[in-house]
Amino acid sequence: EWQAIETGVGNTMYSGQVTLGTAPSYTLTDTGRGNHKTYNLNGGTSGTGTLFSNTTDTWGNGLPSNKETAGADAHYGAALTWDYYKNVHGRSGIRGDGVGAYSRVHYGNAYVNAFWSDSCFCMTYGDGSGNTKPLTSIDVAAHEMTHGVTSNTAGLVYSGESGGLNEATSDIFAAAVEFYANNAQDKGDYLVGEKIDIRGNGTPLRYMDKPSKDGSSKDAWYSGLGGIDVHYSSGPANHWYYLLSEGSGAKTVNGVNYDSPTSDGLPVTGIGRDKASLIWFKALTTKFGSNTNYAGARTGTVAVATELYGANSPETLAVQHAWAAINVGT
Ligand code: ASN
Ligand code: ZN
Repeated sequence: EWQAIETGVGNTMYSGQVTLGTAPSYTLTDTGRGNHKTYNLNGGTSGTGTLFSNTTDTWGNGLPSNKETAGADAHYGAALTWDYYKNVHGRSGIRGDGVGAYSRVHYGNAYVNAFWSDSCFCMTYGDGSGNTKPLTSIDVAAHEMTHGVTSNTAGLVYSGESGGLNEATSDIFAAAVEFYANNAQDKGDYLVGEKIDIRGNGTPLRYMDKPSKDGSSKDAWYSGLGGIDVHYSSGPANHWYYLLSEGSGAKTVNGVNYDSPTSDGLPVTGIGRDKASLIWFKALTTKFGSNTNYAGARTGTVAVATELYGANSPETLAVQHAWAAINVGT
């Protein structure tokens, strides 16, 4: 039996007015995307709180003071990420089985983080505090949902070098989803969390062209990389993805200026974001395992590029040059 897919209107904080997948009379249940649901924890820190429901199919007013607004943003971010994996990589949902996860917003009090949990198969978002805005932007949603994908594919252990690769995977697809969304209020960029203002001074949480700009992340691999926080050991892999996509040196994309150095001093010619993302996705899902380290990531991505484009193709050479540029191999 055919059933019309219900859509509502979301007045989001980060993406303007958008279409949301909803269920009749009315809940934030995305029937076209595995019944992904969005719940209001209303300050709680456990359980699901209450499913967002409404007498009309319009959600939020664009302001964080309206409790539905964060729900609309989180619901939209999950939908975009679902669509990206399905339409770009042919993956239906986090497990590839067509089943949606769920989102929870308004976690705790002035909570300045968001997270994925394997145990609830869900994403959770805090409201931020002070200058920090609710953590429900497109890139943060895509970052957290991608932790679910990583967990259900390579299973990269969340410590040591594999932890850095796990974090980088979330940042890489956060950027890819943001570009895919092409939202007028949040154009794609190689910055992570730039809308959240987590530092209160307008700077993003992370920079992919030159990760060390955040003061903590590393631009290139070194022997101690596995000993630092996974949100900093992600730096070299984020940098690899930027270099492979856009190439080294100065460049402006969607109005944002980048300047990406190489640790070997040799230039890298980019192959474009779509090919770079495809190579990382295929490596994640067919080559990487729970203990893959940076050297293994090089081997896996070179193997994927060779399968896709050939051993001496510009794409495979660029993959190798980008790894050399972050001090992994030559
Ligand atoms: N927001 C953080 C992340 O997804 C939470 C954490 O530290 N795992 O990386
Ligand atoms: Zn993360």
